[in-house]
Amino acid sequence: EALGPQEYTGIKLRVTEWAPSAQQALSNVPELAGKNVYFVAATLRPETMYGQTNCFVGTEITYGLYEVNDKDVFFITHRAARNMGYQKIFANFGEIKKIAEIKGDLVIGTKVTAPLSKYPEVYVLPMENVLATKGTGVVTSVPSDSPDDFAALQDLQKKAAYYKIEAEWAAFEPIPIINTPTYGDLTAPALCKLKKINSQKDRVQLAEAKEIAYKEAFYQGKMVIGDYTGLSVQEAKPKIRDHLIQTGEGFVYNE
Ligand code: A2H
Repeated sequence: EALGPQEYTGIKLRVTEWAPSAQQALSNVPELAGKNVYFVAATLRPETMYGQTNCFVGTEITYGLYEVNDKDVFFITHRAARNMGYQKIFANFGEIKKIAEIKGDLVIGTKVTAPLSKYPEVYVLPMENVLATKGTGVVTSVPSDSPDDFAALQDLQKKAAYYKIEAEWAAFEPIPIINTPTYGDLTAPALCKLKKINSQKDRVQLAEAKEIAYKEAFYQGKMVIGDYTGLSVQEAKPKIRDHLIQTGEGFVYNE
């Protein structure tokens, strides 16, 4: 855990089709008409966005829909909205306009766009370890490089009914995006196997795997996908972050 301020990249995943439960819950919110709604994920690894396979929320977390400007609405926690307010991310500085509130379980199965991903549209799925107190409460999932994401996605693939999802929502395989000398093109799956991680509940091994994956990619990783193929992760990271900011698909978010 970093102690000082953390610089995240906010990644905007636009809703293309609400799950029926969300559609119903939001049907009486006139402010949503004609607006683009974005699930905003906070990431420390913008260079991994090529490998997004889904988006994670916490089923017990209450989220808000906040008006950003006359066109855009963000789906994030209230805590994140307040922080973004201080950072001039909303058009009316200081004023946070919440137009609706909805619990995470109701948005499961919503379809969203995933900037830079080989899968242009992915699903919103449940993850047990999403913290309401970090980032935006929305996590974009990159199972190739995040052991947490890989373990959670595997749980969903193995036990769709238990997690109350359609199997096809989680049927997106990890995409090779970064090569590391020790673990190859799919670092997180390799580490999960090595550490015998069987589910997202294996918190101790997952913390170890996460640490190794992060260091390995940062110091030894090379991009094997996209415009910066062949570049080291250290070189590619700021370039890909800047690209996402330029296209309007991302922004800097501190906390
Ligand atoms: B990272 P730090 Cl490929 N709850 O993005 C749980 N996890 C959260 C979160 C929340 N509310 N908000 C963000 N995160 C995740 C990509 C990634 C991330 C990869 C590899 C490692 C990794 C794709 N998921 O993070 O505690 C987000 O996942 C490992 C550190 O602030 C975010 O970056 O250090 C990271 O945790 C922020 O964690």
